[in-house]
Parts: sequence; C-alpha cells; structure tokens
Amino acid sequence: AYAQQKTEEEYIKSVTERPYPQWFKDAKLGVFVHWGLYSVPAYGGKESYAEWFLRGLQLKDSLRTNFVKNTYGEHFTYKDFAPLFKAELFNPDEWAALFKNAGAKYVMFVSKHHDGYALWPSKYNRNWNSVDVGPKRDLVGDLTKSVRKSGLKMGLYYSLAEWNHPLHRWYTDPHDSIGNYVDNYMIPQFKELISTYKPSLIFADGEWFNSAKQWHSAELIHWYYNLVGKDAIVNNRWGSGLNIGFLTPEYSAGIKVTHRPWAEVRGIGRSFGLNRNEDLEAYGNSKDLIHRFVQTVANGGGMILNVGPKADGQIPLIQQERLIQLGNWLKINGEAIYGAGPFSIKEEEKELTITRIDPQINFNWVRNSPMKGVKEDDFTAEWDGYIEASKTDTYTFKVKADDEAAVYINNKLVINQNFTAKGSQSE
Ligand code: FUL
Repeated sequence: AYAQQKTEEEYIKSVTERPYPQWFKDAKLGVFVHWGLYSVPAYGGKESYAEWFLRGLQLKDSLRTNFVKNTYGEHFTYKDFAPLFKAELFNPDEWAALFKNAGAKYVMFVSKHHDGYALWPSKYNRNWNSVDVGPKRDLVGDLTKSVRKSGLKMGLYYSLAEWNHPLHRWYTDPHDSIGNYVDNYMIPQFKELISTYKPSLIFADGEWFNSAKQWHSAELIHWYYNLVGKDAIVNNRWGSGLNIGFLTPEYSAGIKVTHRPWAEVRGIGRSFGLNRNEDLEAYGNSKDLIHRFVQTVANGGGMILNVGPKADGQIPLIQQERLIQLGNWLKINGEAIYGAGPFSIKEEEKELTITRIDPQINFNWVRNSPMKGVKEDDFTAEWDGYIEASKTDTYTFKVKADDEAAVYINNKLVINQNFTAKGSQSE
C-alpha cells in the first residue's frame, strides 16, 4: 500500500497556505484542447459533450449506439477507434502559433480523459496510449515543446478516474473500493506524466465520487509544487475536503469571485471534444465570444477557451477563426485586459450567506449544473462551478442588494426565505 510521509493535515496546510502565482491572475486567457479517440466519431447530441462518447455507449444510449452500428458496423467497439485516430495533419508548431495569436498565455492539453486513453507513452497504459496505438506519436511531448518554444506556458488536464479501468470502474464499482486503483495505477501514472513534462498548470478532473484523501490529492499537489516551483498552479477538482486551486466554472461567466483565482472553461460551441452534429448557431459569433470573455475578466476571472481538433489534427477552421478574432481584439484592447483587476460597484454590493435547508441536495453534483441566485425584481447572480465538492452547508457570495433571494439548482428551488443577509458593505 501507499505510505504518506506526512499526515494528511500537514499536506493540506502546506498546499493551501501557498500563494497563487501572479502570472496566472494576469494571464486571463488560456486555450483548452480536448483531443483523443472521441475525436474520431466526433459525435453526440446537439448540446452534449462529445468527449463523453464512451460513457454514452456504456449507458447504451440509442443515439450513439446506433451511430456506431450504422457508421462502423455491428461488432465495432470503442477500442476500435484507436487505429482510426491518426493525427496525420497534427502540426504542433502551427497550433502553438495559433494559440499565441489568440492572445492566450497558456495552453491546457487533455493528456488523458475519462476514457483512459493516454496521449503520451505511459508505461501504465500499454496499448492504450498514442504511441502504442493510434498516431504513434507522443502528442503531449510534441505539443509541450512547441508551446514552450512559442513562449506560452504549458498545462495538462488529467482525469483522476476512468470509466473502464480494470482496477476500478468509475460509475459501476463501489466508490470506496478505489484504493487499489489509486495506489497502483493513478498515483504512479500521474507522477510519470508530471515528472516527464513538468507542466506549469495541472487541471485535475473526474474526482467527483471520492474525497481528496482517497485520491491523496494534497500530497500529490505538494509533490508537484516542489517539483515545478513557484510558477506552478493547480485547479480545484481534487475531491471533497480540499479547498484549493483556481475555480473552474463550466459555461458560466456570471460568477463573481475575487478572493480566489478562477477561469471559466467552455467550448467555442457547446462541446469540448469536436461534435460534428452541432449547428452553426451553437458557435456564436465573435462579438458574443468577446463579450463573454470581457465579462469573466470584469468579474475577476479569466477563461480557458476550448478547441476540439479533428482526429487528423486539424483544428476546425471556424474554431481557428474565433481564436483569431479574439486575438485581433486583444491586440488592440489587451492593455485593459491582461493584469486587470475585477470591476466592482462597491456601494451596492453586500455579502450574503446562504444556508442549505434541504439536506437531500448533495452539493457534489452541483458543480456542472447551472445555479442561480435570484431576487424578485430581476436581480440575477449566476454562478456555477465554484461550489466546492464539500459537505459545507453555507456559502457566501456577493449580490447587489440586501433583499431576500432564492437559490435554484437545476431549476429546483433549494433555498428560499431561510436566507440570511449578513455582513456589511464590502470594501
Ligand atoms: C468536465 C468533463 O467531464 C468534461 O468532459 C470536460 O473535460 C470538462 C472540462 O470537464 O468535468
């Protein structure tokens, strides 16, 4: 079994006391890249996440199941996508130049998504990585080199859990039986990845049925900070019981948090992995994109804007165009964006503390769902994603009035009048 050198409390204390690097707060824009076997079918419902393709097959959802049957044949399984993932047009220097032109200061590359397929030659994933099967290339290594050469910082997304690992099947095995998977697979693989490429940022994900203690998150972050040094930063998805890292609301620019770094994560359309089934309208125009981006900055955050390359390695031209449009705008207006602080209407803001009154509501699954705080006369504070996966019952947020408010989760009224307005005008 895996033995920790310090106590859990010592690790938590050490990693949470460390300040966040200034470069990240100033950077404002990063580019996310979701690319893998799911980029071969590149398919899902209009609003769904195409990178969840394998999960759709596991759940036997008819849309994806029929798509596979009709397109690839009766006996085709998800594994058979691997040889079709060829990346023959992948040119990491071109990608890096594009991301730089978009005005991004860092890149966040999905090194392994929930399907477990690794985009580097992981010795823990023989025959399920991009050198053994598929492009026959170290995609993480090649992109890391080009990104650094172009002067941007490199970040890696890593899914802690996997849908289909023999040591632990995320959605079907009991959640508390994950120990063997963590000790003998996840930790060694995570350390292999991070010590090989030494990313400036880590975006952990897939944490949501387990505690940070079960993932050994505090210890892993401690190890990472020591390895990479003061520029290193992590996100906030490391399991319940550990409040750390930049917050990562998905598809919501409405959050207003200024005491902790945050970045909205979103696709240019409605999916992260390329979804060929999407409509043009889902992509919005450049004006919409620039407005959303400016709103995140005004609210004290930043954005990690996603592209979903095709299986051949080409970034769809319309996605390229949006990046370039944002970049052109930033070339003129960047002075007001990079390094900016939040916009505030100080006189009107109050801190409100809300208390959960329905114990049935598990805040763990709230993270990816829209949440709204609403006051009668039309006031709306919208946020998601920064509710930590913790058991805490009280959340504090800022609104522009001291009136009664209500809180909805997935359109279900959760908190009504039991709502206390507390605190004085914020500084
Ligand atoms: C989520 C994942 O489940 C999505 O597929 C995507 O990677 C997004 C950035 O994080 O939690």
